[in-house]
Amino acid sequence: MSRRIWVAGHKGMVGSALVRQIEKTDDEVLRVDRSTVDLRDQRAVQLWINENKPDAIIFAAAMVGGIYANETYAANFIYDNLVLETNVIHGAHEAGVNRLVFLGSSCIYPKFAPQPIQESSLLTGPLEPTNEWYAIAKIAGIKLCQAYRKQYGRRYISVMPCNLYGPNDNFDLQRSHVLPALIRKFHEAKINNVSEVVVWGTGAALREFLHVDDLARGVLHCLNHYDEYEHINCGSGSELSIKELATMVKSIVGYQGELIFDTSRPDGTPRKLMDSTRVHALGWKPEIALEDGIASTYQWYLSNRASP
Ligand code: GFB
Repeated sequence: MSRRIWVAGHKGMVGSALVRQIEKTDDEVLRVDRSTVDLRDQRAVQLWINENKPDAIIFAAAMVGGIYANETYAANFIYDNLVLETNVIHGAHEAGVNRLVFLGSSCIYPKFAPQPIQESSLLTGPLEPTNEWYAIAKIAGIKLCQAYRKQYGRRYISVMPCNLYGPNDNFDLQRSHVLPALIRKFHEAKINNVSEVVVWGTGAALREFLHVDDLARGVLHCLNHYDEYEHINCGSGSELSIKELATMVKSIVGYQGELIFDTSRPDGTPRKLMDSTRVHALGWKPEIALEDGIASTYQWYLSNRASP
C-alpha cells in the first residue's frame, strides 16, 4: 500500500536525493516550498501537517555548512536547527503522524570518541568546538524523538550520516563542506591557470564520506526496517585524510598545480569514523565508491554551476 511521505527540506542535497529514491517506489512524495510554509513558523507548520496528514515524515531540513560556517554563524546553527526540528517533530505528534525519521550528523559525537564511533558514545565527552552548536541542536533532535517515543509511543527514529557529498551540494567557498569546496577550487584554478590551490588546515584530519544517494537509500531502508529508541549510524565505513582527498579531487578535476596547506585554518575534529555495523546488519550497504562519486559530482557541478 503506497505511503504519503513528506520530505521536509526536499530541495536540499539530502532532501532532493530522498525525493529521487522515493520516486522509484510506489510511495508518494509530499513537499512544500519555503514560500508556502516557513518551517521556522510553528503555527504554519502545524496547519500544513494537519491538512496534509503524511503517513511518514523524513526530516531533512537543516541549516548546514562546513567548518568555517559553523564557527562563524554559531547562533544561527543552534537556533535555526532547534526551531526547525521542534516545529516538525512536535507538529507531527500533534497531527497524529506516527512515523518520522530525524537526520543528524556524525558531529554529535565527542571529539575524542573511541573510533570507529559506536552509537553508545553519544554524550560521553566534550564536543568538537567548531561545530558544537550544530551538534547540540542535532543531539536535541535525537532526544526529542526519544521523548515522543517514550511518552506518546511515537515511532520516531534518528539516523546519523557521516560527511555527505553529491548533486545539489553547496559549492560556496566560505560556507561549504570540504569536498565541494575542493572540486570548485581545483576547477577554477585549472580554467584560470592558477599555479596553486589553498587547502585549509594541516591536511591530516581524517574524514568519512558517503554519497548522498547512498544515504537516501539508507534512510529509506531504516524507515522500512528500523524502529528502535537508539539512533543509528549510517556511514561508508572508510576514511581518508584531507590531504588524500585533495590529491584525489585534484586528479579527477585534472588540475596540475601545487597544494598549499593553510594551517591558520582549523582542522576541526581529528577523526570521526563511525561504526555502521548496526545499519549493515539491517541489510543496507553503500554502493558508490568515493572516486566514482567525486567524478559524477564534478560532472554535475560542471553542468549546474553558475560561473563559467
Ligand atoms: O567539511 P568541513 O568543512 O567540516 O571540513 P567538518 C573538513 C576538513 O576539511 C577540515 C578541511 O579539517 C577542514 O579544515 N578543509 C580543507 C576544508 N580545505 C577546506 C575547504 O576549502 N573548505 C572546507 N569547508 N574545509 C562538518 C560540520 O565538520 O561535518 C558540519 O561542520 C557537519 O556541521 C559535517 O557536521 C558532517 O567535517 O570538519
